Amino acid sequence: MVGNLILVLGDQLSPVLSSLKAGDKHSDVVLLAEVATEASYVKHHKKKIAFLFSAMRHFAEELREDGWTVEYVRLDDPQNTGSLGAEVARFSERWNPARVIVTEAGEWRLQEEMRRWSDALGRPVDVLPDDRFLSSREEFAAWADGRKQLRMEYFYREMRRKTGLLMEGDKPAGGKWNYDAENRKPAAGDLFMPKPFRTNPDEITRQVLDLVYLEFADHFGDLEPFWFAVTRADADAAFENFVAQALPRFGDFQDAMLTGQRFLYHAVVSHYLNAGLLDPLAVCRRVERAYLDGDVPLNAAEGFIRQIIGWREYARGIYWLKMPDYAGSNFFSATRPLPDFYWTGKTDMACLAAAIGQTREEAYAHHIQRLMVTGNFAMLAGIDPHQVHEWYLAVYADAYEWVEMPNTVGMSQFADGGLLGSKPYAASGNYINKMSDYCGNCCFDVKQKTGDGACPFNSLYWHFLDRNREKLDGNPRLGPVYRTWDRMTADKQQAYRESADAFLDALS
Ligand code: FAD
Ligand code: DLZ
Ligand code: SF4
Repeated sequence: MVGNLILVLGDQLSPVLSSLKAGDKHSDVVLLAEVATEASYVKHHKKKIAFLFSAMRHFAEELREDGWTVEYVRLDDPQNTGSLGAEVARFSERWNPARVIVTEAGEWRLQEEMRRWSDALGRPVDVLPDDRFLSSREEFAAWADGRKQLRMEYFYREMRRKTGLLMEGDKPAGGKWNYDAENRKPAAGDLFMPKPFRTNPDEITRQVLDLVYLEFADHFGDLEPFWFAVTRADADAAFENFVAQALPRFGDFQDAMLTGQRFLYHAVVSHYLNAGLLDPLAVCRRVERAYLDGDVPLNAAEGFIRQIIGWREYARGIYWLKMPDYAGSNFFSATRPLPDFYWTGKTDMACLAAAIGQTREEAYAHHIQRLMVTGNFAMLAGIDPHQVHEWYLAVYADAYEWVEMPNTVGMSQFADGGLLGSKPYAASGNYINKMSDYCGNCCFDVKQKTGDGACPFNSLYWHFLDRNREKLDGNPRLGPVYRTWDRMTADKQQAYRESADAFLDALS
């Protein structure tokens, strides 16, 4: 008999994890398990599975070196039962622990499952809060309580005060809380382009790549080249590389998109943060230091810190506040199936081909590609938001429901009817043309509004607003847009309707 059995999940690879802090390395046993249920509840991108399995194996080594007894179950272990619950039961039999300890899961479905483990095992299961987040679920619920609107901006200010990040006494550094208005410059191809830090696969990663190649051949995405960091040390190096090379211009070009430039000035660290290889508060403190040392401008530092202590925490808060109903949100009653080209990348629309193509190759696209290209198209075309959600959950290396679902269902599809955003992120081809160079390489003409050869986003945009008018008319931020529509001649309106209908018919 040992003290306790501590289950560490694949996205809990942090030495400061609450379950490890509650344990004792001299008497407890840690369990990590690669299991079929977690690897295929959606068909995760091959790179996402390889990243997590390799990072899990490296973390198990790190724990052993630190003196822990670790049980590690590989996916192809003949004894592997294929699910976390059954693996916990198997190792409970083997070690007969007094209790099972686990840090709460990031997804509702697994958290619910864990609630049943204690009865099934006949021993106590302690599910501890995940204190790697700045705001606990209870704190977020208390902040949300009684508010009519849950605006990220106000929550973010609370987090700035709580952490003291970029604060001068009780005032925000530079006098403003938010410098987003300065962060909307389009980029040009001749700018210096930083590259994310890349690692070469070591022996452990090589073995994982062979396994994923064999076991997950039917999953989306390219497995190689595989260059993600899989250890804390390399994730730190990746972050330092970002701070030195990309952070100074992160703010300016945050919304830009360029053909062939997949990463621009983005950090490419969300998969490290979400798996526990990087600590969110530590990266924010590092960015604050770069600003205080004069190495990066305030709009860059504030923009980055806002994404982490603002959006990231806020998304998680919304998820736990609203689950499980949130998953079924469908404000526009959209039912069209997800087009096949989301999986193949085969479409004549250059913006979508670029975003989906790089998603297939890298398991990465940056925020504006996710929001204003693939997300915007899905909403304008009336795709079922649940199918859109499942796509995002599968294809990105950083995707877990707690962060993916509010971003997809709420921010990008407006399927929650405006809980998260004050208006739908709907845009015509004009926005994509302004923020990218995609349109120059496209078969469609972004300046042409209707008819053969016109950019499909142009007619879909008005079709979306027109067909959902009853639901959106009361939105004050859309008043000017509807006035523009109303000023159009009936013929012009009809031309938009017919163009969009023809496109959507062909899509079906
Ligand atoms: P950067 O642009 O360099 O930003 C720095 C960090 O800020 C990110 O690493 C991330 O941790 C955080 N961040 C930035 N924006 C957001 C946001 N909106 N919500 C939460 N954190 C944010 N992010 C995920 O981590 N997982 C997801 O599954 C996910 N799904 C998304 C789905 C949709 C439809 C949209 C519109 C956004 C989604 N995001 C998701 C948010 C964002 O797109 C990614 O965090 C970002 O692209 C990751 O790349 P990066 O590390 O280069 O980020
Ligand atoms: C995403 C994922 C995958 C692909 N595989 C595993 C696994 O084999 N074992 C494991 O413990 N966790 C895995 N994960 C992460 C879990 O799905 C994640 O912990 C839950 O979705 C909760 O966020
Ligand atoms: Fe995308 Fe339209 Fe531009 Fe083509 S013309 S790249 S479809 S926005």
